[in-house]
Parts: sequence; structure tokens; C-alpha cells
Amino acid sequence: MGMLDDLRQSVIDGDMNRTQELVQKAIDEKVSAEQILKEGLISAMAEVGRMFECGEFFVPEMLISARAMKSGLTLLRPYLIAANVQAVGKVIIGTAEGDLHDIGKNLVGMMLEGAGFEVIDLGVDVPPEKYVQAVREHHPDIVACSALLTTTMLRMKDLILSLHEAGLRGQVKVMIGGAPITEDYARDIGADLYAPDAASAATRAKELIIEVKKPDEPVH
Ligand code: B1M
Repeated sequence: MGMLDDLRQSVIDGDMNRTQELVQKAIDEKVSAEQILKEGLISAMAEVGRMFECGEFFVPEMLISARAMKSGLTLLRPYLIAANVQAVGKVIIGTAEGDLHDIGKNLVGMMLEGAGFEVIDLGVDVPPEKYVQAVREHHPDIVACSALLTTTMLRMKDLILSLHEAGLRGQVKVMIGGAPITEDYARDIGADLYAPDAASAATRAKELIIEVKKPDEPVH
């Protein structure tokens, strides 16, 4: 078995120490951060999801795997974020109300930072009022919301309505994503942007900002 297979297995086993050891080893051996992320960490969580679906794993096992994945991500973080990038814009990010999944949201946040955004993370289970308050306080360019459950994705519509009601909708772009979200759903609820994964979230957010910002405002 290769190193990335071992890494993947360590996340499935929920062996946090082994995960950290193997991520460090892969970094030291100059495996790209993207490959470590995709083949080691993300593919492990896909397998964990499959095992949960077929009843081989329960919530505690999922949690322990998630903890191992997060510990690996912490080590990988500096390699995923390009250094010395001037802020392209500001993003407020969070997980939809009622939703406690944060691994995907954290990854999107990291990729956005890597693309040069200043990222303000409101955490998980964020009610629309908290987003509204944060928009008033921080004046972001983009409000980003992640949902992993088919129930909580419905709360994204409430977020957009709340921004409308607060008179703030015209001031921010809304980006949504997460496993159950589709381009069609984003369009239906009036979001400005959808991205299927963390890398495209960063690329699309940057494209949108370049489109929106006036030509005399420098975008790096
Ligand atoms: Co939960 N869970 N979970 N879970 N969990 C899923 C999502 C599930 C699909 C598992 C399954 O049944 N196969 C299922 C949802 C079913 C559904 O709604 N259709 C599920 C369930 C049912 C539940 C509970 C209800 C279980 C229970 O209690 N009976 C419960 C709900 C709790 C709650 O939120 N209120 C629950 C709890 C948990 C844990 C707490 C144990 C743990 C989360 C720990 C944590 O995040 N800190 C957990 C986990 C780990 C998972 C799985 C296994 C993995 C999720 C993950 O981290 N994936 C998941 C199964 C799966 O997804 N295969 C599952 C890796 C991550 C990198 O991917 O988050 O999809 P993802 O993010 C991607 C893209 O979606 C995208 O970019 C990311 C990377 O490229 N993306 C965005 C994400 N956000 C974006 C935002 C953007 C753009 C792109 O713009 C803003």
C-alpha cells in the first residue's frame, strides 16, 4: 500500500496521530498538497460516508474520522494557502442553520484565503440573523454558506430572504455549496454563485469579484 492509501486508511480508522504523521511524511516527501488532500483526506471521507450509509459506521465513528481529517488539514493548511497575497475581497462564511458539518466549509475557507480573500468564519449552525449582523459589521463582498443536509439546505433560502429584508441583498453576492446543492437549486433560491468543490469556489468567487469591481480598483 502506498503512503496516500495508508493516510486514507488512518482517517477511516480515526487514528489522528497516524493521520498527522502521514500528512507530515507526505509533505516532507514533496507530495503536492492537492494530492494529499484529494487522494488521502477527501477520499477517506467519501468512504466514511459510504460506510455510514450501509450501516457499517455510526455517528461516533464518523466524528472520530472527521477529527482525524481535521488534524491532517491543520498541518496541510499553510501549504494550501499561497503566501503574501493581497486581499481580493472579503468573504463571510458559515454553515447553514441546523447544520454541524464543517469540514467542507473549512476547506472552502482555506481555498478562498489561498485565492487572496480575507475570510471571516462564523462557524457552524449559523442562523440568518447572525449573517445579517455580520454583513452590517464587516461589509463583505461575498456571503458564503455551506450545507451538507437536505434539510438544512432549505435554510439557505431564508438567509437570502433575510438579507433582502434587511436591505442588504444588493450589497453582497451570495455563494452556496455543499454535497446536496446543485446549480439549479442555487438559481431557484436566487443565489449569485454555486461551486461544486472548494477549488472552484475560490476560482469562481475571484472571477465574480473581478467582474463586479470597477476597473480602477486593483484586483490581485
Ligand atoms: Co453527517 N451526514 N450527519 N456527519 N456526514 C452526511 C452529510 C451524509 C451524506 C452521510 C450519509 O448518509 N451518507 C448524511 C446526509 C444525508 C442527507 O441529508 N441527504 C449525514 C447525516 C444524515 C448526518 C446526521 C443527521 C447523522 C445523525 O445524527 N443521524 C448528523 C447531522 C448533524 C447536523 O449537522 N445537525 C450528522 C453528523 C455528522 C458528524 C458530526 C458525525 C460528522 C461531521 C463532523 C464535522 O464536519 N465536523 C459527519 C460527517 C463527517 C459526514 C460525512 C461522512 C462526511 C462529510 C465531509 O466532511 N466530507 C458525510 C458523507 C459524505 O459527504 N460522503 C455525512 C468531506 C468534505 C470535504 O466534503 O463537506 O461535501 P463536503 O465539501 C465539499 C463540497 O461539498 C464543497 O467543497 C467541499 C470540498 O471540495 N462545498 C462547498 C462544501 N461547502 C461548500 C460551500 C461552497 C462551495 C462549495 O460555497 C459557499
